[in-house]
Amino acid sequence: MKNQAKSQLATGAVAHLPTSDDLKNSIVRHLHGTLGTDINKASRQAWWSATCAAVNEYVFDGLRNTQRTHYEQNTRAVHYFSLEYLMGRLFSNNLHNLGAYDAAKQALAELGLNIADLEDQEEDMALGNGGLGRLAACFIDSMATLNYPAIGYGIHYEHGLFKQEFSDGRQIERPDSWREYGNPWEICRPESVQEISVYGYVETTYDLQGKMKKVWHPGRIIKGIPWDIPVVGYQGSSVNVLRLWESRASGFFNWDVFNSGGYIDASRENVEAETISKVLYPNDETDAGKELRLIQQYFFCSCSLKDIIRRYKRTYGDDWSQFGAQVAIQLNDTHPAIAIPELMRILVDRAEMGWDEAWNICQHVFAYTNHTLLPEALEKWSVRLFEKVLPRHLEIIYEINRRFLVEQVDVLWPGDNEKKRKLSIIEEGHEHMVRMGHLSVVGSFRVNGVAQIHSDLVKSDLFPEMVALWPDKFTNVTNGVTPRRWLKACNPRLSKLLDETVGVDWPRDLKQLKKLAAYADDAQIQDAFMAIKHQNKADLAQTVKELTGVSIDPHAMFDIQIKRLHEYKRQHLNLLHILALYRRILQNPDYDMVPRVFLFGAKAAPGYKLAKEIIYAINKVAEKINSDKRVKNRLKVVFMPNYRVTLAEKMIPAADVSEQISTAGKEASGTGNMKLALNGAITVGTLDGANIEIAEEVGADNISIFGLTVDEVKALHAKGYHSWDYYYADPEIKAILDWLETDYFTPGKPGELGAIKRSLLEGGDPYLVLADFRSYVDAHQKVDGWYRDKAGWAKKAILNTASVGKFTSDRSIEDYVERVWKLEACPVTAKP
Ligand code: Z15
Repeated sequence: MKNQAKSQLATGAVAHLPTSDDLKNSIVRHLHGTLGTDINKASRQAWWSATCAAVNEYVFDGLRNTQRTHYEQNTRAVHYFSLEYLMGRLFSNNLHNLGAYDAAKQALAELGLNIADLEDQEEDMALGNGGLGRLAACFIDSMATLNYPAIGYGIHYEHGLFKQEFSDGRQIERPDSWREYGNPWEICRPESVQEISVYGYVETTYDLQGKMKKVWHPGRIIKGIPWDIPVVGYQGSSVNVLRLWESRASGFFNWDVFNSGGYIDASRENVEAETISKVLYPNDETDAGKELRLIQQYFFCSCSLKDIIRRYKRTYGDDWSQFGAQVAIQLNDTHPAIAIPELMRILVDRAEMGWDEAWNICQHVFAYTNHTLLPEALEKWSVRLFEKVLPRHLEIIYEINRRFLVEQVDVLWPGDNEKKRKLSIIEEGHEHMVRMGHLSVVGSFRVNGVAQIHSDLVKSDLFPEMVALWPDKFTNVTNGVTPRRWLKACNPRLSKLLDETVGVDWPRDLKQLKKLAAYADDAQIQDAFMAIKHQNKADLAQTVKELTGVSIDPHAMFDIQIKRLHEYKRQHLNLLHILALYRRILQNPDYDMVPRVFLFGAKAAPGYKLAKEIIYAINKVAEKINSDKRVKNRLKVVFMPNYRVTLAEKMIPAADVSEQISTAGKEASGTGNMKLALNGAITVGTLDGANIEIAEEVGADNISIFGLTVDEVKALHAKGYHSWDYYYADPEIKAILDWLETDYFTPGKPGELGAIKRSLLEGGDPYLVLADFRSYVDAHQKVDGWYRDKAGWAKKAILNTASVGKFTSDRSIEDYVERVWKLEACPVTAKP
């Protein structure tokens, strides 16, 4: 008998897990029957598609069983509304979660194929910008794993986040066409199409009893087509769905134009309708205020609400009394906040419900997650734009606001116009604006921040009066990451060691990792742990060579900063440190330091000038340092092009040091910080976001903390911060900033890297880079010392992995269930 790779036993929705023979037969069958080719001439792409089709036989099995169970049990469900889902690839993820990765690997090997080559055929599903979108992806993984009835709603963008290239060190954006050759994971559901309206005007009418009724006469009707992506829970538990809407022109409205000879006009309208789901806005944490973006938000919220209501009515008909008990909607930031007035419109205008009853339902349904305090990220829409696109919704928002100011604000602060001005959903000024954060708080029964300090700041700094009105509305849910993707799948070597030391349950019970702490001083485990790290670094060195041509030595310390490029995340602080080390080496040829490779991965928003200048500066400094013989390999700097989920999966397992260096108070949580610590990297970080909680878990000996605290930052701003003082007081700072202005890094072109210096001096250094510089350098000096002690470092790395079990997204989801959603788990059993 052949040696069969065994799948783990199915326990939930997926009845029978495949053996390698099952998969082999199925792959060949699909190669013939689905792809129309055969084993002699199939391309890698065809093999990949056939394998996905084989995997889908099991995925769809689980999906059917889950949907049947949820329908039969008729349980309360959560509906996660997010404009972004940063899924990455699904092939190996689905195999791992099915417990069929080894079986597939063997099946493919017997067919003469390497599973890793097939994995590389898949485009990343990059329907998100960064942290917020990736969090949504981790959350739907956890909700399926924990058997919660849950559905993710979003937009089926034709183009996800742009692809990044460098040309002479500068970022170039190229379109991402992830679906050009189809996508095996999605299922079109034409039976669930929705129609939505935009533009037009509102007519006030009166019925025979003299009762006023508002009628919205839309200017355009647009069709939403749902695409379902199965979300496979770990070890075949539930298979939930992510439902993404694609926009199309509605035949209904355009025929008139068409018939009256307006063929071109009609097809222009088609193009406009299809534009809605064309492209993801590439701004992370900046509100551009664009009309198309508002339409995107409304489009997917309206489609999703109608989808939820259609499903509800299947069971309850016109009885709305159970809606609040059955439906929870989580708003991922304010981006879907338009769902609040949309549900009011549906209830009041269409279902003809009284205002109070409708509002009561809304307040049992919506909950809002805040992800940032940055003023430029807080969404505001001009009243003028709102009136044009959604005239009826503007009226509804005015009424929500009127009642809020009269029934809540004026009751607590009678006659206080200053309070009303501050709390009003409508901001008065040169141009009136709708404040989506205020609307979200007023319309939700719960509001949460994403790490403890951030939730505290949401209460104290962002919405203190709202807390006075509703103290119990505010809570915290610290973010988390899925250990299936961010440890098991991306770091198979470490996963195997963990299976052997702490048992095989850690992927769904991450606190099990604590058992590893007992081995922190065990020389054998230390060696094994560091040997794994070394192999991962060697793999990454290979990737770096292929992508950039730069050779790096896996014996050097790998120091990694991966995240969107933003001033508050301070990639330029990292650059200043690199320049300081380089300068010391040039001034002292024998300068003693642990050889280090600084690796960056970051995309800049296409319109964010300074962010792009920072990328350019890092690339130019890297070029110079990497070719300077005097450095003698003590320093290497690499900016990895096109940072994305798939690249993160290669970089994170290879990190020795994790850079989490935002100005205190600015990074709401961070999630990369969790992934890196989980994979045994030591954090150099500020007391910001979830770094604080990571420090609590790993202990002060196993993290290098630096910089001003939130309170110190506030105090410094209050007293007046003068970055020039640091420039004149610290000769190393002065020398480095002046150096950037010379033509040393850009021969013949002095001043090319001057933007950073200008922002730090003339620009006032809004993120306190110079104030934190000295303590940052010291934190790195400490890390350099730690690394020289091999056993000491291994112990710290092991204790990081052992101590961060709290940061699984399973724990985050359990917190949401307990503090917000009040759901019951609904285990799924397979039916043959
Ligand atoms: C985004 O990625 C985040 C916040 C935002 O307001 C937007 Cl628009 C995008 C990030 C936070 O910066 C990060 O600290 C947090 O970990 C992440 O959301 C998930 O909560």
